[in-house]
Amino acid sequence: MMGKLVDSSALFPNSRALRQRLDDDGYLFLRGLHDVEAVLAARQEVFARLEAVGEVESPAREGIFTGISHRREREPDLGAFWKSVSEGPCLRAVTHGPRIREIIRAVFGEPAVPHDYAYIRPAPVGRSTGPHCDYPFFAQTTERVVTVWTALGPVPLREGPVTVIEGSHRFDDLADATRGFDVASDTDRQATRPENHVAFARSRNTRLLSADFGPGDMLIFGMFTWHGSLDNHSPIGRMRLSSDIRFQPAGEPKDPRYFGPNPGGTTGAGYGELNGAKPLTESWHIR
Ligand SMILES: O=C(O)CCC(=O)C(=O)O
Repeated sequence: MMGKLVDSSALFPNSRALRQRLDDDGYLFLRGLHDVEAVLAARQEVFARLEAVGEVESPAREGIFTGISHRREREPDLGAFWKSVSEGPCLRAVTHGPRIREIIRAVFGEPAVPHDYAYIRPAPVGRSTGPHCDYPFFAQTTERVVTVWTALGPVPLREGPVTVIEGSHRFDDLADATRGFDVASDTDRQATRPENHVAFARSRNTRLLSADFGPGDMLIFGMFTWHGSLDNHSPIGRMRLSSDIRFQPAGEPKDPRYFGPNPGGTTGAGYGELNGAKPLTESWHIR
């Protein structure tokens, strides 16, 4: 049921070709476009913060989970802690810096801006994200939004990278059911989400696409592409570290939940609502 993501890196910076591929496949898999040293500096910055709360072994850059956490005692304001991790300068240089803006400008064929609100995901063994599309979270002011998922270090297949349901950007029945749906105000509709990737792909007679991601490799996809992540089965207890950030053309109306110095996020609770804000010993909620 697994297939390989098609590598579109050679199309960069041809805007027309990138847009066509995104439209055809529902995603762009771009490798080797980031400065690897910058990505590894971001990884070190995030994991050093988790080492300071007892969650990551030394040396932090390896990202080995200790299995314990002192986050609640040492950082009682979990949301403020996670905001400061998510706004680290080395991290932001990768997720919001000139290089990624140049790449996404090519994808849209016009200048684009990132959401200030950032999703950073350290995922220990056993974690995954179930299938969903991003429309209900990020498309309320414009549908012209893409998600940029970036591996902040090596994320081989067995360590739980992002996965796409092949052809799902053309599941028109699901797109029709999704339009106008905002996850914050329409909680009933969440129940319609498929339970797991395999059952979902089987029911649609399709496959899961993923790849061995290297540091800085990216998957870019639109709001109707169904995706999630594979389980992390690292045999050495290594966490998967990734970011997912939304970009939209600079002229499109902005959803105030995701922009500004103190973005409220989907529910208004700020960074405290994110899985990343929880001590790693505690399980993830649905998003
Ligand atoms: O990385 C993950 O676990 C999920 C990523 C995701 O859902 C997204 O990028 O929208």
